Amino acid sequence: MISRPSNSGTATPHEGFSTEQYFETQPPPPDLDARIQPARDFVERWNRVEGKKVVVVTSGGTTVPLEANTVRFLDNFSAGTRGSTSAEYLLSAGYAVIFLHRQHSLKPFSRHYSHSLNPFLDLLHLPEPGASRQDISVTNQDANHLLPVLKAYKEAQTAGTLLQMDFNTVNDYLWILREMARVMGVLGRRGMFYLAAAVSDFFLPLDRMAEHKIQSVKGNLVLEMDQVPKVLRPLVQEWLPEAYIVSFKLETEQALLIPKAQKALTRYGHQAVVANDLHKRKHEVCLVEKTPRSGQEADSTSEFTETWLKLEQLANRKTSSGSTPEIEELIIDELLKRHEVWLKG
Ligand code: PAZ
Repeated sequence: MISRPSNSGTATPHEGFSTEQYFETQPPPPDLDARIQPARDFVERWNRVEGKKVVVVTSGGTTVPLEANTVRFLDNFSAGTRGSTSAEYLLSAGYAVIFLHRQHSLKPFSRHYSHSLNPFLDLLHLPEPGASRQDISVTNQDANHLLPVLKAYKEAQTAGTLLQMDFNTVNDYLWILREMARVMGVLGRRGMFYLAAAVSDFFLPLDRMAEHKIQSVKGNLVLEMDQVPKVLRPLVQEWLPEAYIVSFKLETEQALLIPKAQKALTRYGHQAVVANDLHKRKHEVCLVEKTPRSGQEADSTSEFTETWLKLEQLANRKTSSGSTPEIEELIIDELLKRHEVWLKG
């Protein structure tokens, strides 16, 4: 029986669910174990390769169902661009990548040919009428763009360095994330979490969710949602204390961006926050970290360092795909250096 946490526990419903209460009361996705098994095999395989770094990239938005037999749900804007693009740069930097993404959001490599922006079928040309061979062709210009993408995709496939897993609801996401922390533990400092997914802050607990489609005859719909527990805290402090953990902070008010990123670092004690403004996120972000004192790792008393990364810094650099510059190249470049230092720590 699923029930709300009682007021007698460490948190009242208005204070929200603690992480423990959440996992005690909200059921796991039915096929959780089967969904995690490929990740166990993947990590076990790459853990045997000396020095191989493995990263979990989370990407896309999470849904919040309003009905158990879900017809309606809340969603957010994230298309999965940040996560899918970053995954490609991480692969080219030699990481084995577990790409944990919202179902049907953008994926590494295929993102270049998303059906809405650049439909793949539009690149292909039919054989000439009456031609003896039925070869499909692409123009030279399209081939120039396609070739590096295709090469990188085939390389990842052949080497087995990319594992893709999906989630849909915020509940799926939380359960899978906790399992992934367990799986990644064996890697110690070689593991990285790159948490770019836009995870809902609110959810509807199962015991208050309508079982069937909510009927409009009952008048207005009033929703009271609970806060999703901040799993970054146990992720950093209990589940994976050795991994290099990067979270993202999205704001729409510039003035809140850096203070909130700093607050997250102070609260959770992880290694870096990538702070981004909704409207500027594709051309500038700020990497916020605690500043280590000489010869020591950063701690709760350390000052903060802010490193602004701007797309214009790529103007004179040849991009690895030979195409449009992407800010994720800068983000990953910076994080690679920091993960190396973390590894030696
Ligand atoms: O998926 P996308 O590229 O459209 O957006 C990326 C993003 C803004 C969701 C990501 O950079 C981010 O900030 N994620 C964390 C959001 C949050 O504060 O929960």
